[in-house]
Amino acid sequence: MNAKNVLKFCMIGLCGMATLAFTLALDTTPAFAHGERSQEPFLRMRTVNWYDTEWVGKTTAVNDIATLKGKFHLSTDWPRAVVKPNRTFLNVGSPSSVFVRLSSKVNGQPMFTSGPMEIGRDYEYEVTLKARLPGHHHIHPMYAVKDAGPIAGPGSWMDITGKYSDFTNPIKTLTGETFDSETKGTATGIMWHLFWAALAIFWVGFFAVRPMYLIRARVLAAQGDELLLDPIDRKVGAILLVVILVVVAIGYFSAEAQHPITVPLQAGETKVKPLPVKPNPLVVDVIHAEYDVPGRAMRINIRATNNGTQPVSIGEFTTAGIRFTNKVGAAKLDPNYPAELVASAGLTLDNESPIMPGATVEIKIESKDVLWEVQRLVDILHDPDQRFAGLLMSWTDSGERLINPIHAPVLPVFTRLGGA
Ligand SMILES: [Cu+2]
Repeated sequence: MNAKNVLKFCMIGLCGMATLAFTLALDTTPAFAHGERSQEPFLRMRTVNWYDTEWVGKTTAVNDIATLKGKFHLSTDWPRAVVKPNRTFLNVGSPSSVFVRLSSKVNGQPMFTSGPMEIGRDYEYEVTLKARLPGHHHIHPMYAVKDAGPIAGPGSWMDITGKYSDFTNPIKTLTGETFDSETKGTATGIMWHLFWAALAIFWVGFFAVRPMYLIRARVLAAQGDELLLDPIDRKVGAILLVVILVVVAIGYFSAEAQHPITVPLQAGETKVKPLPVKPNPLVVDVIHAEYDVPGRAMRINIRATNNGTQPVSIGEFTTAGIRFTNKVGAAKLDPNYPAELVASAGLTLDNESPIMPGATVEIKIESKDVLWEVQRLVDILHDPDQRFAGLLMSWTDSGERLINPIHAPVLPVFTRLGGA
């Protein structure tokens, strides 16, 4: 090796080391989630409005129970481009089966199958999870709509400690049998896979060598298929047909003999009633909404009428799991809610005084934060249908929370107006 080559290899080595060091340095920043921000903002803002989401058991040991619960409102501003929620399923968005879902309930009803839900109404869910795979996982509630796809809710990190080898999931069947669903039937499954794979390899192999593909293809093109079939082929085909039918029949009857009582997979439909509509003395209409592109702020002008008996203070605007709060809302905020999804002090009102009983006021609400960009919600401005939807939360003097769904077209503003 001459001096020039040595120099060349040194340079390559140095570049390689630099790249590796740089990669490791970059890797120290947490990898945020798994792409939920790339879901179109009109889907995240105008379909499911998630609220009160709680991840109970942010650190659990393998085999321990965690709960994912909260509420959601199905927006009346549901986009025309998205299939209506005629068949929906409440799911959990996680990086593979890190938890086992033991139960899933919507408004207290078991929701292990899918079913219709009503636009404009609210639902409460609770999913019981059992920790399975150790690690640092980003977990979302997820709402699947048939023909529209899954819509991810807000995500938070949940840690699972311990060893996977300790995981068990004992299940007691209706007939009183107890087994571990993690290992039950594994040997049978592997046996059948190997059996069918071997049979398939034999079948393909048998014809592949009698004669090989290329020769076969040329004969087929020139002479047709009759010439290619000899009596042994037909015999092997017939024998295999009989063998397969016999094996399937034996498999079926032996499974039937071992487990005489079975319940078919549930293919019905859940009929979950929405939560009752809570009387809301506050009436809110959006008069105008604009998004200030350089200022990263959504400005919503509302007309609010308080038909109640108590003063009402606006405290939070939430959409796509992201929460903009002022002092009133921040005081009510669940401290366990992921901080990266909260813009505390992100909400300002031009008139902070409470809306008095009987009064109708016009208020300019500004929700301003870099989260509009970070969470890529500003992309609504590239949609042919530029609209927003979300929930406006306010509190009465006695602490009762009022929720007003709001939605409107959004006008983009590309220059800062009036030095605001
Ligand atoms: Cu995530």
